[in-house]
Amino acid sequence: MSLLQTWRWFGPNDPVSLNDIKMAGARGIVSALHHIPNGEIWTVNELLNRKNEIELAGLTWSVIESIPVHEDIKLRKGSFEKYIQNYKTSIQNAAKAGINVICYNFMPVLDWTRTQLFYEVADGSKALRFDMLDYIAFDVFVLMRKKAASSYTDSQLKKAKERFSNWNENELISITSTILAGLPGSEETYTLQDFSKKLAEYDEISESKLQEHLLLFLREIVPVSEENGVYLTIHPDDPPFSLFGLPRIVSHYEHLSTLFREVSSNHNGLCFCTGSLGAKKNQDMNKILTDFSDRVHFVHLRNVSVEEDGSFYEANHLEGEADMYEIMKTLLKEQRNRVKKGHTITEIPFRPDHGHLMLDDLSKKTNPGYSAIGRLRGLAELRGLMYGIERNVS
Ligand code: DNO
Repeated sequence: MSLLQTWRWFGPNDPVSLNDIKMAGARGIVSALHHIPNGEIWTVNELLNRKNEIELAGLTWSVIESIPVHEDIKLRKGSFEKYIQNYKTSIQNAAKAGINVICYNFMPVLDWTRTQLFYEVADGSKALRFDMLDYIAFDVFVLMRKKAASSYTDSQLKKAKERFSNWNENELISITSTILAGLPGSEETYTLQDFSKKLAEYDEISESKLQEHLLLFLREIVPVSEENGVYLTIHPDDPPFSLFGLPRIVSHYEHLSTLFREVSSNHNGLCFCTGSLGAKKNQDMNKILTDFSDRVHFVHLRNVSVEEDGSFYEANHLEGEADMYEIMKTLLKEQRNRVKKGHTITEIPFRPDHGHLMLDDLSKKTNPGYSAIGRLRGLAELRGLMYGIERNVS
């Protein structure tokens, strides 16, 4: 049996319609109620409205991505107790609405981050890119973060200075807004000033402190998920290393291993994202998948090409750091095991994550990374790979 082919839909304002998604061959929808402010309860009514809209188009709402975690919970200050309570209620409500997989992340301040939205790759299509020197130049010379200079080597600083002095006005504006405006799905946008203030709130929060906050949060919400038959899936940090001095705690094997050891229920699960994990050079993704396979209840499949200095761009789905063949094989094996064991999730949902801007989409208004044709290409390639392997895996 194949994995479940899904597609992220940002709701009624998404330029890609539910009918387009059907034609791309997906059956399941990944969606979120982006209009509900962070921290507020997702009511059954709101959930059912979205669900009905999806079902009217002949599709199913398979995964919630994401219910955002309020910053107060990450910092354990302010109204964090109320927000945890609200989160529990939202989980219960998701179950009442019949949705049993929830994705979330625990990245402080910023969700996924890139510096360039229209990086031209060899075939002329446009990809998202994280350029290390642009990022450092922004941190040191635009944001002027206090401890920035001590975060980098002399040679990085020298090159970043040169990069900064070569930017024209448009480049400066574009890099700044690409970092601060947030990408699709991130629920926060900042001005330079707000951003500095937000970063300062984490001055006293070390990696281990943030990890402790995550574990305390999980110890509260995982039992609720278990009672309600909901699987939580944490999304890895994207990129999987510290940005702007912020702690990152879901970046590699050891982080995940701690997380799963400390909260042992498999309702404490993982959104296995090959693009995020793959942006760390030499990360053994197939080992992560094999060792934690029973935690994987949702999958993002995409690829990145990582350069010597840590920069990366989003490559075609079957090219780049992730060995998609091995990964797909491992996923199909896990799925077979689940069917044998009678697991509730017998079709693990995956979505083609991001895609290049290409063909007609080049002249349309699209959500960065989430244009229709690039993802359609990705899904088609992944589907072909999956069907091919399925015929051989016994
Ligand atoms: C980017 C996405 C992220 C991710 C959230 C999960 O394309 O993978 O927006 O959905 O970080 O909470």
